[in-house]
Amino acid sequence: MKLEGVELRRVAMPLVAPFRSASGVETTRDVLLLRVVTDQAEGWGECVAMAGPHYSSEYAEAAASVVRRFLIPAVAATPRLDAYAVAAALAPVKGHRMAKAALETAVLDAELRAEGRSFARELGAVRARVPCGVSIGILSSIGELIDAVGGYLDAGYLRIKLKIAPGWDVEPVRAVRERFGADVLLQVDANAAYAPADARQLARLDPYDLLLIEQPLAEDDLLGHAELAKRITTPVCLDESITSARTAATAIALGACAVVNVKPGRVGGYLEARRVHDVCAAHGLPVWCGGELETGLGRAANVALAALPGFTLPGDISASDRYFATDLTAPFVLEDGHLPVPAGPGLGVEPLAGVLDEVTTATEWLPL
Ligand code: OSB
Ligand code: MG
Repeated sequence: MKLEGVELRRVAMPLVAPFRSASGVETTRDVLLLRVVTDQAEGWGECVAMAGPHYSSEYAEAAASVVRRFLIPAVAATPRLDAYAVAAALAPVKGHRMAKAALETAVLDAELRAEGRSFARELGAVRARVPCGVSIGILSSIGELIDAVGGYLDAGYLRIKLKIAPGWDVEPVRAVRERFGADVLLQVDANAAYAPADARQLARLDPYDLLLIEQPLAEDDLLGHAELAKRITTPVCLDESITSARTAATAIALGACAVVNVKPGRVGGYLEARRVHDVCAAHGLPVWCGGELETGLGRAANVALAALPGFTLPGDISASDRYFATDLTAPFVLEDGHLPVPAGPGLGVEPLAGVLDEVTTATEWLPL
């Protein structure tokens, strides 16, 4: 495949409601999209970096900069480009996994579209639809939270995740359990907001039979998570800490997690995400597909990944209308608590030209 150029496109997508977590509040998704043009087909990659460096060190503007200055020149210099050559070409650049993931995804999309094969087929999907969970941000009152959870359960979501932080943890969990009962699949996500000294407070979640607690401690505190796991009964799941298949293997060996949230952007792309899945499967750990408020483009690839055999827990994969009044692609619509895995070539979805134009804030064409 020969790369002819890359378009960097920034879009601003208003969220249907502000999304607050321990790592900040998002009101608009300020997304970097990459469109690669090759001699055979075009491909799209959505960069999951947020507007600010609060969930991770990456942010959209920095991702655009590193793509422009370092990543595109590196892939441009690669003979016989295909998606599997991208990570090797980008290895001299440290970090910037979300930016790298976006570029690799766009190249993979182009390649698969040219070959008429889907992401699902390429990654090894074994399901035609995936079960959906929903991630609920920190709200201003328990009443508001109960209304939100009730609405999502009525819509058919199969699992509820509550964002927690010191001051908003045991009370919301207890309220949701009391109102909706023991059968609701319920989990929490702390986005690294706690310290090892908070173990006793986190143990107060033990009675509520949570599926897991996601990333209670700092990103680099694997030993802390291993110690915490001995002091609470809720299974520990890692998100921010897992940056590669290697860190997954290390975390598992240390006993730092019993479950892994797999996010392709965080680990540098879908090919590495599959390796994380494989490592976890080999150790008998369940995984689930995380999300970062993706548009339909990123969602399409996440749904394909979530259809792999080791993804045995519902993911943070929600319908388009949970995030946006109007999605960039034809909307993903919940059917019986599930989303269908796209089967068309590549991502299997296209940006809707009218919508794309409307939300675009900047474009830049980099010819090669
Ligand atoms: O920590 O899982 C997270 C969104 C943005 C960044 C980090 C996280 C999240 C979510 C929402 O929890 C998941 C989604 O529905 O896309
Ligand atoms: Mg998380």
